[in-house]
Amino acid sequence: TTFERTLVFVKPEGVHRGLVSNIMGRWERRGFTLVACKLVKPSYELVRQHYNYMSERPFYDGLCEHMSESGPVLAMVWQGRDVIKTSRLMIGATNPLTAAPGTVRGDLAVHVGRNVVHASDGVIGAATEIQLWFRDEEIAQMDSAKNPWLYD
Ligand code: YYY
Ligand code: MG
Repeated sequence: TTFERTLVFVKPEGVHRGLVSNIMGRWERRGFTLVACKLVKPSYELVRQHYNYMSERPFYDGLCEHMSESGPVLAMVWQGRDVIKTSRLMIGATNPLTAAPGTVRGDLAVHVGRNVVHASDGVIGAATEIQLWFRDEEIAQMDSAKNPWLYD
């Protein structure tokens, strides 16, 4: 296991529904360290780049419009051992109807087009997405003092 960073964001529907603290709190309580966080209205260009791997899919334009026009997104960088894979487990399946209870989507969402949260899905994706959403100086260099109580 290695210390990693991953990008997690609460989508506009999650912000509008008042789910920010519920979602953030899950990562915080689990034992991950918040190293960057901002409420932003992402540009259409940023969102198109972020979801570039989806550009051939029929829902791509609608997804990008929703993400850039519906309101702010809470973008975060979380740090910890295996945080990339663990965050994927914590958000649950892409389609909330098949997401396990206990996951963000399994607890808080019912439709794939409004699945309230994003998390990077691999080491390369995480590095690329963090760079896309945050400038270096927006990311804290933190070695969490609680680590001895989280890891042996
Ligand atoms: O990483 P994750 O968000 O779980 O799913 P992706 O397969 O990367 O899709 C990104 C995003 O696209 C998804 O969160 C909602 C949207 N989407 C959709 O609206 N309809 C689909 N059938 C698949 C994905
Ligand atoms: Mg994805």
